[in-house]
Amino acid sequence: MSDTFDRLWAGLAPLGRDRTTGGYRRLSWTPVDAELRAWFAGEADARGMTVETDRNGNLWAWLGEPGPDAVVTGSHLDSVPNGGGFDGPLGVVSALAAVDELNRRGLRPRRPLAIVVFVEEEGARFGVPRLGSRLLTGAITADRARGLTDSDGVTWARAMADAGLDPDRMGADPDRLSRIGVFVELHIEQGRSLARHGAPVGVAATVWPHGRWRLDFSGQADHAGTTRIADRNDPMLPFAETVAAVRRAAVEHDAVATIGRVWLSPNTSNSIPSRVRAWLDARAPQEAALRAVVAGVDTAARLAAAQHGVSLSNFQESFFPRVDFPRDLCHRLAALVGGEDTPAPLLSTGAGHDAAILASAVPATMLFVRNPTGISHAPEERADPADCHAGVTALTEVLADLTDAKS
Ligand code: HGY
Ligand code: MN
Ligand code: MN
Repeated sequence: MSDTFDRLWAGLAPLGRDRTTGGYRRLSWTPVDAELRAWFAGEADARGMTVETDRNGNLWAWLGEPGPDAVVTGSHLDSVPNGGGFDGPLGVVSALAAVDELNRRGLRPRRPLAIVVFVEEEGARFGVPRLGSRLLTGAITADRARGLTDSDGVTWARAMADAGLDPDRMGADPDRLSRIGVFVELHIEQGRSLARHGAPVGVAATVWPHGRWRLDFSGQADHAGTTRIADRNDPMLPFAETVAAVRRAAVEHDAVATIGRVWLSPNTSNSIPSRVRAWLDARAPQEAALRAVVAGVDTAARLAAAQHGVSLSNFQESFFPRVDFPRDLCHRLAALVGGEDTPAPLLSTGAGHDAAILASAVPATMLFVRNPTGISHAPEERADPADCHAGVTALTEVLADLTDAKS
């Protein structure tokens, strides 16, 4: 099995990789995305799987009829800019390798089996994460998705149409959802819990509530060299005070909160900016703490904006409630992966995943593969080959059990 995984991994690795940084730029509806889709379709087709693209742009590969009660696995292939190579792709490659392993063991699934590749999981180009899975479940409207724009003002609808799909067909897909009996996503752990446990594979029990908020600070552009300090309405000042407030609020509420993306205009060294736009990413184990962080940041930002004669708007771009995956499913997988007497660890995570979106409609959970450094969304993200192979073995056991595969 390891040679299959390694060959698949080697075939995917060069796609979208920046030779300078070693990071990945795999954004939806770009030429790299087209290469990734072609790669997946080719590998699935080589395994006798029927490949289709659904109305929202998600890719599906079916082993057997796309009938009811299917066991579905998979993940995503898009990345954050300069992201790691494992976040998403590890789940897709492991799924293909697990299909091979079932074959090698002579095990034939007795339920339909599918691999799905969800589009725009990161929200890195169009700003709203888990877009493909949320369109599928109806958690976001097609109208809202069609109008999303990238930093060049290209809409999702335009980009999707340029890739050959009809954006007018987008929307919830209850018929497709009704065919799914269970969904299991394998993913690199974005953290170090498994490293601390000393276990190569774990099972996800909980995804924290989390969200994204867009803060717009609007002041008055002016000359950097001739405008007296007393006469300035500089949006950079309340922005800077807000960044410090974000860290204070996270520490105060035992949460995590980040401003990792900023845009400003006119963005030139000899002008006081007119506008600063910043995105807040906030997450916490419980929703009350998350809401407290966001409220604290909003209060601090409004106070600082008023002090500097700057206006502020705060828009919630996305919000994901806490998801506890079904206990019985989690324990069943933990025993399959680790053994009845030494079940695999059950983990919670602050990272968002398509499995957590699917969980609103079907039984779903995740397998996590150990990440020795815990680093993710960065070129240094990695998992050891032995742990990747352990992930494939674990996924194979899970798929064999869930599909009631027999020799
Ligand atoms: O941002 C996240 O939580 C995920 O890695 N997309
Ligand atoms: Mn990610
Ligand atoms: Mn991911």
